Amino acid sequence: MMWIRNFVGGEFVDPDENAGFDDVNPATGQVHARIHEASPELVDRAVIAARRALPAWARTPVPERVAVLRRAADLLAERFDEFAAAEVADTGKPVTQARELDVARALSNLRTFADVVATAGLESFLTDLPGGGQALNYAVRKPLGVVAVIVPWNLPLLLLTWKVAPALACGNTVVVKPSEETPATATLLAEVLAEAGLPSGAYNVVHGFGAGSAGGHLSGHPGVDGVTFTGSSEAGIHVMRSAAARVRPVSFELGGKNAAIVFDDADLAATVDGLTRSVFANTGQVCLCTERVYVQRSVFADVADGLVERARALRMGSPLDETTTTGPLISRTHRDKVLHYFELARRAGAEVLTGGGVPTLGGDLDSGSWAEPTLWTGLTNVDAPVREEIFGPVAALIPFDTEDEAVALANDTDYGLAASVWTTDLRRGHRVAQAMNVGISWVNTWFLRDLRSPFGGVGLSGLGREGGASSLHFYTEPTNVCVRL
Ligand code: NAD
Ligand code: 6OD
Repeated sequence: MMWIRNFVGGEFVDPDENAGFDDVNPATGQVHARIHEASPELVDRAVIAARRALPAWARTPVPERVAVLRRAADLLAERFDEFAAAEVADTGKPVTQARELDVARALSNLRTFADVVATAGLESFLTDLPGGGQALNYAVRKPLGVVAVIVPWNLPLLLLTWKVAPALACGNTVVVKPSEETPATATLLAEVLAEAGLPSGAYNVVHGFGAGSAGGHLSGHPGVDGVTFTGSSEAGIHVMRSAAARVRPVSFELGGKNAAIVFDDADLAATVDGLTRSVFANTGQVCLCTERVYVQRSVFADVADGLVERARALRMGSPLDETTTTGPLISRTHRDKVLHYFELARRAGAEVLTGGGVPTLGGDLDSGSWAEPTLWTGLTNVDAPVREEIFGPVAALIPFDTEDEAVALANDTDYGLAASVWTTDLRRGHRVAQAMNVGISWVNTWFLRDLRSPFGGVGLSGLGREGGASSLHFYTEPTNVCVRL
């Protein structure tokens, strides 16, 4: 059986046979590799390696640092299919999506953050002093230091490179902890970065679980200078506590319970198209996915019918079949959670417009963790399936009458990651998008990204922003220099 190994100080670590756990392909339930769970000592070694590598990498001129990232992007592009295959084996997602979204975005992350850091300027102020004379104030951006990067399983390489690229470009060294469900691409990336010329110790990978395992040891490690975390709000709260012990900065991209608002003047065909993506992309396992769809009453039936038709047309099947649109959930455990919400919705009186169960796909696939694309009506904002993040292929459709009511319903949540507004009235589009208590609001689109723009959430959805200048802010510490002229 293949081992997925830890990568520390520029070398893969021989696995400890007694510290392995299974890497399961959720499409079939088959174990395809063993993962070496890093001990606290190994996490310690990784942090020490990152600390040792830090001074030289931090001093490396920016053009050399970004050249490493650009070479890494080129090498990743050469191994594109291998990365896509590794992502498919770990997640069960359709290979088309692994290529078009996950690996393609990893390339963009590496290249964009190379550009962002290469072109970043410094803030300066020429200060007129009372009584004459001037002072020049300018800020020097220094790397934060050793950054712990902890990421989830839904878009493993995309979310990892979204953090690792700016962190390294800014001169930090990193210890990354991929999800226990999806360790492969973070491990392959170690090979690519090393071949691209990244010095030993600047990128380290430790495998394992959260609390009490590699994630917990890493986020609480005294040698870590900051933690960037993407995952559930619940785990984020634990990570924040451990970072607080040494007043370490954290950047959190957490859960969501995202709303879409469809007005009666929307282009309904385009809206149904957009909603199909926003509800069902990656089997609903994108933090930005829509789980609440508020539809103006006069078009409610049309939108519901259109979405049901599109949901039924989604094709679950082998991830390697190019016509498959929809993969499994990440694990049986996660499917149990999603099925629990299917049950709660029924008990709360939901009408199940489509789905609501486990499909029979035949062969090996029936040992996987599949769930049907599902749509409900008849629920309201008080019901648990409308309040709590499910992270599956499901949404509740809820009617509204007025714009004010729609805004109030959409904002009635403890989360605040993303929203989408569907209307042909652009004034209303801007107004409602701005009224959303979220980090990102789309109008007539969804998950359209410019990596230079700020990304993050409010409330239970996160803390801080990354992307473009926001990433520079998190991954560097400014020192202000004041010179009396
Ligand atoms: P998770 O919180 O269970 O795990 C995320 C990562 O944190 C994993 O690597 C895990 O091992 C680690 N971890 C868990 N508990 C930890 C702890 N106490 N200390 C240190 N590390 C810990 O999340 P998941 O199930 O892997 O991913 C799904 C969740 O991630 C959903 O809630 C989803 O909304 C969220 N997510 C958010 C964004 C965003 O950008 N806002 C993006 C993707 C996923
Ligand atoms: O697009 C991104 O940069 C990003 N961080 C997406 C997050 C998706 C969540 O699953």
